[in-house]
Amino acid sequence: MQISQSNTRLKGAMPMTTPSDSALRITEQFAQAYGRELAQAAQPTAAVALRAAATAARALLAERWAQTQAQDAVRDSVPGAAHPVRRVHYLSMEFLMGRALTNALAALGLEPELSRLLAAQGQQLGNVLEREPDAALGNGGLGRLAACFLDSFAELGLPSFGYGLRYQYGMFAQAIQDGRQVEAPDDWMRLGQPWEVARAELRYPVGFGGRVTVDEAGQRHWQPAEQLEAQAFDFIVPAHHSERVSTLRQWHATAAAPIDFKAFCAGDYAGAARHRVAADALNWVLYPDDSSEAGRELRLKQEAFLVSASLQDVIARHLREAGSLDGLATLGLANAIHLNDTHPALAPAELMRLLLDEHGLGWDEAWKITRQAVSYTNHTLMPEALETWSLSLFEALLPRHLEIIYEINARFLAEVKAKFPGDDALLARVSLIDEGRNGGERRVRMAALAIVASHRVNGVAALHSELMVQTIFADYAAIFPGRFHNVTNGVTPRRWLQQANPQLSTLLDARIGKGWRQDLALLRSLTPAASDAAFRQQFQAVKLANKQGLADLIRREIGVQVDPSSLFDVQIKRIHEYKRQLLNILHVVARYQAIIANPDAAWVPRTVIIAGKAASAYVMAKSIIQLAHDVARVVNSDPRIGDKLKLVYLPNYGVSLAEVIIPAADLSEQISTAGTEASGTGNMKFALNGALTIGTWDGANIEMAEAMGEENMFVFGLRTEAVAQIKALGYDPRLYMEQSAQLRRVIESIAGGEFSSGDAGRYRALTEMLLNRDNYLLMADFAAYVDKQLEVDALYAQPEAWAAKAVLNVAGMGDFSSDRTIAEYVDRVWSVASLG
Ligand code: 26V
Repeated sequence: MQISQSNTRLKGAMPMTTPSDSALRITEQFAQAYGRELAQAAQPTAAVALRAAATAARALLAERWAQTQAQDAVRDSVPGAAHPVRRVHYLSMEFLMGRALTNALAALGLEPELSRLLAAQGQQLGNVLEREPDAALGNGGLGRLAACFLDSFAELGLPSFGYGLRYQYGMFAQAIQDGRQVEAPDDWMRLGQPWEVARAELRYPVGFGGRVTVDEAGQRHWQPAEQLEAQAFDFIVPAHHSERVSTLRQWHATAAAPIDFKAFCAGDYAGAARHRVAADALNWVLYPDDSSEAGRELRLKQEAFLVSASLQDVIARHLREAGSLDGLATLGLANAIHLNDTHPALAPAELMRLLLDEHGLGWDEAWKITRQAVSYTNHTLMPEALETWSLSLFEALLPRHLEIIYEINARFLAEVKAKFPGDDALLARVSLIDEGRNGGERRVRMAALAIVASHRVNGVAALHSELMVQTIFADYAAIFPGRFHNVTNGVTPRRWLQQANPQLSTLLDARIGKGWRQDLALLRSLTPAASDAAFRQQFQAVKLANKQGLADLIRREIGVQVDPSSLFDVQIKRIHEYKRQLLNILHVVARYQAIIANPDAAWVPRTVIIAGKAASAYVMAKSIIQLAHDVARVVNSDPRIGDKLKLVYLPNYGVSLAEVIIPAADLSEQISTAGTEASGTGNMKFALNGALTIGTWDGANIEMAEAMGEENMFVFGLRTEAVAQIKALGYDPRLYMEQSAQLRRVIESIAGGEFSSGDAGRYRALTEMLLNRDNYLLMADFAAYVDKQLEVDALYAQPEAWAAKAVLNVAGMGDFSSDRTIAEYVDRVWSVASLG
């Protein structure tokens, strides 16, 4: 991975304001905002202080926003830039931002000042920061990656907008009742949204339904039956080492005609509010990451709404800046449009519609602009996650887009035919339309549209990108050699090290200087510290302090006492069969049984920590959560076990909880079946914070192992080829049970009701799945996993050796900054130069 972040950082004068300037201004802003808030509230509280602090910080950020926009509007004349810089528009249905205040204060350098101001009001900064609800407008990895990217956009000075939806309710809140997940709405805006800047002047119409007419000149016109309006709300994302910002622009739907007055006058109040209700529904709630059919129409509307509003905004800005549509994607003031998975894959169809129907361009010209502007990232190989829409639904909602897709398809298939004559099967496989030959209905394939309309398509880790072109997109890779490439994910070191782990940051600063925040590759210079006993001791002291903090949180949240000196073994992520939390639990059961059988052995005390949400309709994932709770109850209350083993499940996993858990982890569980986890980004956050990884040869684990040295990771299990081979030969999970008495005891105890108070039925579906299908090869990998866990114990029993490896993990993570990732996107996808 060779990168040149320094080339990406935009040159151009923008000195940092001196801290004393800003301190003075935040003092004023805070005093004003606090006064206003206090006038409305009955008494001074942490919530009042939070809103005032956020409002004050926002005011300073708004100044930086205006400055940044002014600079970007003349980006074709940026001094020192070798090529014109394209403004990047990152379209994503999800942005998992977490809290904003800590980040804003760090970026503005105002933490000490605000801390002082709050103290004067009798408030502690820590308490105030804790009050801020997470902005959880995303499901998991894909949404958090988008948030890390915004941070890097700002830091690298890239002219950029993130575009998303302003969901009223984000990712559901998870509670646990009797060991089961219960979902509650996430009313994250109930205390107001002090961060957002409402752009009342920025409104665009978005239509649905209706029909297409043709005028005398042959020009086609879409007459939508329903008209909504998109209004912009901006969230400003600051750089940490300059005054540049990026913008997350989130669309809010309102009805173009909120009251149907005719219906109202006739006394039909429900009818009168119809449009308003439809608009509200659009913004109502984030879709969970499952593919249930219910409510799919709304999802398609959300996607179309995001795409249309964003592209109208891009075009309006370009017309303002450049005066004409020429060079939308290529000339001096050019623009790039990036699709975060297929969720915004309608974008090319909508861009074509806008260029053809609203701006009068011809097909060839419009198509050229579209292809040069658009690029697409795939985030999962799971075939069930490939989005398709029924033609009938599509036609009913987006008739003009469907016409355009048919035309794109006809031209594409003609090209394929010319290149591969006589291969009708290929045509059927790659068509943008799934003809539903096996009795199914006809459907639009969104990934096909995204690929055909993009100049670049990438996966998110080396293995994933390779498998992508060998499996799900093999045909397209044959048609468009050179279009596909890899850009390995990264995470922002500002949030995931500087903010989440201040103590480790201070230690690193003292040893290698502060530059790692901007250039993570500098971590490499930490390597010699691994063999410095004094440094290792300080490193371990930081880890222990973080573990103490997590132990306190565990006691507060679920009332379980854990020993901070035990090995903290952590798996936190969405609950999914392919991620194999169940394998983790099988190991806990095996260890529990082994301790009982051999109580006097020198067991290395372990605390296994799991957190994560299951999609509400995902029955097996919910059963895994329940099993974790059942096993935890039995293990944690067994007097024979004591401190040798604890299992804790922390409810309501999210960004802020991750920020506490990750710095406190000794061991990071990254145990997906090889070939299933596209990249993983949690894996990177853990290693960056000095946890060792136990992991399969999957996703970005592979590149991490290569960067830090495989001897510094606990790698186990079948690799991708072996997984494929076993499956091809006819996989029989029962065989593994016959070969391992240990595995048999584990499965039998769960199936027999040992953890479910004798209720043998509770886990029947789960154990039968393991014994009969086991799609993710838990049974096949069990022995290797348990063996590797014994190696983990052995190393943890030698604290010096463990610490040395932990330091080498940190030292090896320099490549995994989202700054490096974004620099690669700029180089290979988003710069005009990359278009060749
Ligand atoms: C699918 C759907 C289906 C329809 C409803 C809403 C919804 C939301 C999300 C998804 C798929 C999410 C795919 C995803 O999050 N992939 C993860 O992307 C990470 C960033 O690239 C990567 O590190 C993870 O390995 C990958 O699982």
